[in-house]
Amino acid sequence: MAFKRQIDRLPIIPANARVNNVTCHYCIVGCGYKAYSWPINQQGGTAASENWAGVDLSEQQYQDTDAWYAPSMYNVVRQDGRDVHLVIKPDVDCVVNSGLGSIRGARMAENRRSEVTGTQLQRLTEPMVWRYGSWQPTSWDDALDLVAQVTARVVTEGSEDDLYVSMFDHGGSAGGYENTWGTGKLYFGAMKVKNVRIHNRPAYNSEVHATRDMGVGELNNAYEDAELADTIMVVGANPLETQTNYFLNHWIPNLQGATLSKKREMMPDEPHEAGRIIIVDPRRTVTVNACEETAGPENVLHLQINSGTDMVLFNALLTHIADQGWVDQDFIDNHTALGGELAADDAMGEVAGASGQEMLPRKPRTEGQPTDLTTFAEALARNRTSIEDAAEITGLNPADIIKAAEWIAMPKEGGFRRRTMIGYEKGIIWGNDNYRTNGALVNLALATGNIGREGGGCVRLGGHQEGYVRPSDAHVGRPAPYVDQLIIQGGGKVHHVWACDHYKTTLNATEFKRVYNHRTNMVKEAMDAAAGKTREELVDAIVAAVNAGGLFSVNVDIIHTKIGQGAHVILPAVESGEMDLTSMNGERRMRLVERYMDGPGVAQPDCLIAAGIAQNMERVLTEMGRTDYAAQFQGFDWLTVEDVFNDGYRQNAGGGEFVTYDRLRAMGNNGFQEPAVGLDGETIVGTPRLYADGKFGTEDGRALFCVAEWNGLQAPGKEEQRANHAFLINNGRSNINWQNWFLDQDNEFVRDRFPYPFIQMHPDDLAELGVAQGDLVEVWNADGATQAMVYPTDTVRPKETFMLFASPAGVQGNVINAGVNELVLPNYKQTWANIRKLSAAPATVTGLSFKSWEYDAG
Ligand SMILES: Nc1nc2c(c(=O)[nH]1)N[C@H]1C(S)=C(S)[C@@H](COP(=O)(O)OP(=O)(O)OC[C@H]3O[C@@H](n4cnc5c(=O)[nH]c(N)nc54)[C@H](O)[C@@H]3O)O[C@H]1N2
Ligand SMILES: Nc1nc2c(c(=O)[nH]1)N[C@H]1C(S)=C(S)[C@@H](COP(=O)(O)OP(=O)(O)OC[C@H]3O[C@@H](n4cnc5c(=O)[nH]c(N)nc54)[C@H](O)[C@@H]3O)O[C@H]1N2
Ligand code: SF4
Ligand SMILES: [Mo]
Repeated sequence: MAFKRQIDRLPIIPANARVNNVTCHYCIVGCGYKAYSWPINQQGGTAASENWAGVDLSEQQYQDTDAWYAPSMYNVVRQDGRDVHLVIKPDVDCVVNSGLGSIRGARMAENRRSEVTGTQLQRLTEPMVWRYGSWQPTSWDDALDLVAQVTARVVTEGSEDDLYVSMFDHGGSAGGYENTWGTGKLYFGAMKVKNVRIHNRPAYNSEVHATRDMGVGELNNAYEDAELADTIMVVGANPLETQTNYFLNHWIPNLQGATLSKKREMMPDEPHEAGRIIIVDPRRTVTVNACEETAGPENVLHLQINSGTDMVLFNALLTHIADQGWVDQDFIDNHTALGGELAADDAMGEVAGASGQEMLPRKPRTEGQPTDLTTFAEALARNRTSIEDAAEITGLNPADIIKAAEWIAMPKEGGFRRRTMIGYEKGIIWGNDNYRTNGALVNLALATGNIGREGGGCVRLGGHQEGYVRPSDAHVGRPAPYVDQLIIQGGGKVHHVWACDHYKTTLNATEFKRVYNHRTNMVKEAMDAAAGKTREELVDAIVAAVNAGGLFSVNVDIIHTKIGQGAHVILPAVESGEMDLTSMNGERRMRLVERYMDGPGVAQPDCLIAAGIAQNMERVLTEMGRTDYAAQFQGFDWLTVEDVFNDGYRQNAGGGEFVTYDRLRAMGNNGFQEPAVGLDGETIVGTPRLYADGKFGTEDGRALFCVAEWNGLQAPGKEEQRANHAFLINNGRSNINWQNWFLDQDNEFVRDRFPYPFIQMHPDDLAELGVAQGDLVEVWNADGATQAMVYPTDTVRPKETFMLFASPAGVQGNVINAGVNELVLPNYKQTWANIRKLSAAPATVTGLSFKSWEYDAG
């Protein structure tokens, strides 16, 4: 594709190029990269002494050479005010990816903003304020003053409950320890904002309450465990496309038998084979295909489950495993709740045991806990599900369920317990009955003693990297407020939005956008009417408009987003690489990305923007005579991002005292696995696996089992939606697209592949609807409508489609209803709608390939 970027040759990295550590900021995996930069008027040469690789580049290199990079890994960017060449290429020495790139990460360089090559010119360069009927550039002082004037008026005339906040809680692509601390200190320290939501869900809550309540933190193993497992069970995830290099560098070698010698060396007593894999997903993903190609179909079990019925499968597996005597009784006895130890001091403390079991004491439910957490015996009794009943509900073949139970827990030769690693992600996190389903899956791992041991783990595979350190959020409560619904009902007067675009990624999006547009327009009209007036008069006009039902919206982002179209103040942030930034990956591996280029214009790190808001709040509140309240906004006098890290992570994260920027920098792309537990000289000592000591995150250190009784489609409105519409609109991700297209929309390579979101449809459905590949269809139901481009495939079943989520060119969330679970977890995946043809394939689509995505080794 080099021709497209007007690049017919790449400069050679000189031997003396500057080198910085980079952790890819797109997905959870956090692959290591190196950023090489050097002055624009210099190039390396082919002689070994003249280039970074130290090899003779005039010779043909071997096929796996590291002395190579692609046009997508190259750009010209600004560094300390000067143009420099930049190459960002995978780091062969990083244990996460061992030199692998992915179709996302290997394009990091081309996705940097460059005034020389013209990439990502959409990046925001200065603050903007709504004036004279459009967004006008302005200074930080002017923009932050307006934000603080309006926010201070609203929270003092009403309360902090009138300030709504949407903010990232992750790391990597937006967030990171520095930025979660900066925003957290503002909204949870200086203020106690309760109406707050996270970037990907409409409340401030956990995606996986159940596993945490059971005492099992969700990122509890090491990537190495995927190399050591006898069986990997993956549920509702598509790791080839979504955790790419974790899958390619740690799962595939096990399935190929390439980790056998490592297994034998680490666990010499027990027998070993190449790994097997069980994949639970209603559609046949490219992950299934890749596993079959590498491991052979006989070592891959795809359980093509009916959408939303996973819990029943897990219960049947637990039942069968227990009935066969394959549980780890020692583990259950020593590390999980004992009947006698569970308090039974309230009305719910006793239960009539299912199927004639004796009465068992049970720990009382805590607030916001949707089901009972208890002993293995009680959970087994109440979750008991026959293979036949499970087959009926899940649509699976009974023999396959039994086979899965065998692969998970049937002892190996010599009586050794199988090592089974369980990984899950959005197919059940955003799936039906989140709490009980998550709990029923963790039950399986606990019953088979597969947490805290090599080759085990029961883990989220993850989305973004993590990077959470904030003051307590206890004031938010549980269940947390359903912020989207409150906004729709007229709640909130000021909305601060950090790095999220609900217009593309929320549920009930048709209604949300309709109301949001209306309410923010009321404020725009008031601002237009106050054109040319003083700051005081403008603030009065805005406050009058929000008191009349309007909403004042402040958007902190790196581009002008869709929700940003409703904003009145837009504040430009820098990205990873344009600031120093720390985060951890899916095995809790923490690294520092070193700043290797300038941010665009006057864009600032999010944490320092939060500090700017705090300082302006302090000033404005003091001017208002509210000195006590103003004093709460002190402590934001950070000068650098490292100051924020020292104030946040070092003081507040477990083991934070051992972690410094200097030590992280020295530890490079391998970093250490959190939590830090000490120092070996200047090397930070980490924790490869959680719960290796058998002590779980409950008061008494004993893990709890979860009662998971089947309630059908649990979220309000789902059963009716299914009954009244023809197609399941399953949805999720594609390999090439990163999230809501914020960079993709300005990237020719991605736009060439998918100008519109695809909807995978079975050929029978195409025939029935009279549509063909590339046609644009409308997807509609009682909750809204959206559109997508038809991609025929028989990897989805008839009447079951799969649509790419979060595209600006067709928002899948438009047709998701408002129903959430008891803890306000959205159920994006179970959505039903009708489909009709809108248009024949448009001109933009005629050159597109509609080939199968399946790899056929032939
Ligand atoms: N390429 C790429 N990678 C990404 C991202 C990206 O945008 N692009 N985003 C990152 C983020 S933030 C996240 S959260 C992760 C998400 O990572 P994943 O969860 O792996 O991705 P999804 O495609 O959302 O959903 C995974 C699978 O769930 C299946 N599914 C749907 N309904 C059900 C069900 O009822 N039961 C079961 N068992 N499965 C079901 C879908 O068919 C789909 O194959 O990806 C991360 N990685
Ligand atoms: N239908 C459906 N909906 C879903 C899901 C699904 O599976 N199906 N999945 C959900 C999930 S798991 C996720 S993670 C969400 C994703 O939903 P969002 O969080 O809305 O999507 P992102 O693309 O991660 O948004 C990143 C935003 O932050 C901006 N940004 C990037 N870097 C920075 C930075 O350093 N600073 C600042 N201030 N801004 C920055 C980008 O421009 C972009 O606007 O969608 C959720 N919605
Ligand atoms: S797998 Fe994830 S972290 Fe690794 S290069 Fe790809 S997007 Fe980046
Ligand atoms: Mo996510």
